[in-house]
Amino acid sequence: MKRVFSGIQPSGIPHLGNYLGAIRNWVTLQEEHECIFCLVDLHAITVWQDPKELQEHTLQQTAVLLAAGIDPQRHILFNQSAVSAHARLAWIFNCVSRLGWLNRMTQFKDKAGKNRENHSAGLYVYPNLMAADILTYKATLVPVGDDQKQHIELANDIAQKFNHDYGTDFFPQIEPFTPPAARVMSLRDGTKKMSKSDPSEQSRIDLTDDADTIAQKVRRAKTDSDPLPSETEGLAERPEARNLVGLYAAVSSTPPEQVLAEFGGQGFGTFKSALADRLSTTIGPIADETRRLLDDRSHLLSVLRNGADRARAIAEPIVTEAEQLVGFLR
Ligand code: AQP
Repeated sequence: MKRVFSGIQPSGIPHLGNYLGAIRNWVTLQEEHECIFCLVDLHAITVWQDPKELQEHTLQQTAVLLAAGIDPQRHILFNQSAVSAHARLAWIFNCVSRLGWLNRMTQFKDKAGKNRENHSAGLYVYPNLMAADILTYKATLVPVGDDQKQHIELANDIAQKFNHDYGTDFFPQIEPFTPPAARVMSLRDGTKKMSKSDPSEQSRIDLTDDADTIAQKVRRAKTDSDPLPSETEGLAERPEARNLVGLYAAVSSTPPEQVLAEFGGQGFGTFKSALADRLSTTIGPIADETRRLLDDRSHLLSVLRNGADRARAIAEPIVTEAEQLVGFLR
């Protein structure tokens, strides 16, 4: 049985991109694997987080994950900072990873933009911490959206270099697991990924949105003025239309070809209202259950604490051995 590790930043309310790119697959992976799900608060503070909001978002995300079907009894759900092994291994990896490797990371370039000098050092070494998160548990299967594949390749480079430098085969290679609906784009700009930190709430659908909010966001989603094409080739130069068709396909588990067979030749009006209905059917039950769970914060906290205890029991011996390989006296 493979050990799965996956993380999500408590930097806001999870959105449809997080759901289709990650959370939905986590729920399925639980059937066949041992899973460790982590609210990566150490990653979240690589950009400024208001402390009160960080706490709030951590609890909200816990509620969303439970509502979406994560089972904290059979698997592990916890927040990263509660298990110090992540930070210890990340420091070792900061010393194994090369600047040249980090310079190639497109997510840093996207997030830092032109104002690179002003970003935190943490944002730059974020992929080293991500490698540590996974290898702290020697996990070998990591479900990620398309945007994170490059970070998994880097994690494998780090594991290989560590093994080479210290003459060991201690760390395994990691396999990314990328789902078909791997990248959901912003509703305001089909060339940018849907993101929690986008200042425009209209750019994303949160997993706590109700049916009216979903309908309004979909209605306002940017589109062009042409009708939908009948073939997927017709979407090539139309990023917004492609995104909406991809969303419809993902939430109704049908291929985009079939979506276009049904809606091709029509304007966006009918299509958007059908899409909003599909999205509400998917998200509505998660949003309702999240609200119910948020009424009992002490239960959410105890889920996280229990998860952290169990995560620590796996992590401690692995990271202690890595420290000994490096030559640290214990
Ligand atoms: N738009 C997306 N489409 C598909 N998958 C996505 N993921 C994130 N955005 C999309 C996947 O969700 C998992 C958790 O992501 P994260 O919250 O840890 O980090 P992120 O990728 O940086 O997500 P955001 O929303 O863009 O967060 P902020 O704005 O805080 O940086 C990952 O598996 C990711 O692939």
